[in-house]
Amino acid sequence: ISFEGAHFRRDIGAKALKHLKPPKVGLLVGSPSDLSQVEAAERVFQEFGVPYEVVVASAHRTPEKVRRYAEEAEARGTKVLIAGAGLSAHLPGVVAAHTTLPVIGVPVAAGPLKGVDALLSIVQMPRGVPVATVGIGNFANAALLAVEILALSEERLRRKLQNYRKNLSSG
Ligand code: RP5
Repeated sequence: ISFEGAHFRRDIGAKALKHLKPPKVGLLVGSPSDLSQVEAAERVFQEFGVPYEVVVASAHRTPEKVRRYAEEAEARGTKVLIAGAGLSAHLPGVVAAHTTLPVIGVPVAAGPLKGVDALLSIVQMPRGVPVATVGIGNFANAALLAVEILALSEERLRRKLQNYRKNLSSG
């Protein structure tokens, strides 16, 4: 999809990554079963005209793909990473271990504990390797937080955020 000159895409595969225009935000999820929840974030990025990509990569099932993606993200021009996973959700922490880009973690409500397990896994990072954790399933807030980080150096986004907040208070 193309929107205001931005590029949006979903996975991808490691080879394809090299040939595509770099996304400002890289959004990873641990499983294809998480993908339906990501749409809330995609709507935010499309509204704000932020180039992003969605990648399925698992800290446990495809650890090498996660490591490579996180290590290469900054050099590709990505500014913020979002990682969402359920159950024993190590994905955001592992991503953060391989980059100094800001990482936002989203606990996904999967399994019998309905995301509380993922929330506790993601939020309790050891000192030195932070993950900014949002509420269970709140991909929209993760995306808005990413936009706020980008807006620190993009006046266009700062103005759009101000309008967005105004609309919240008038709605
Ligand atoms: C996590 O386990 C994923 O992020 C997902 O939320 C959960 C279940 O994954 P599947 O077994 O459906 O692939 O790793």
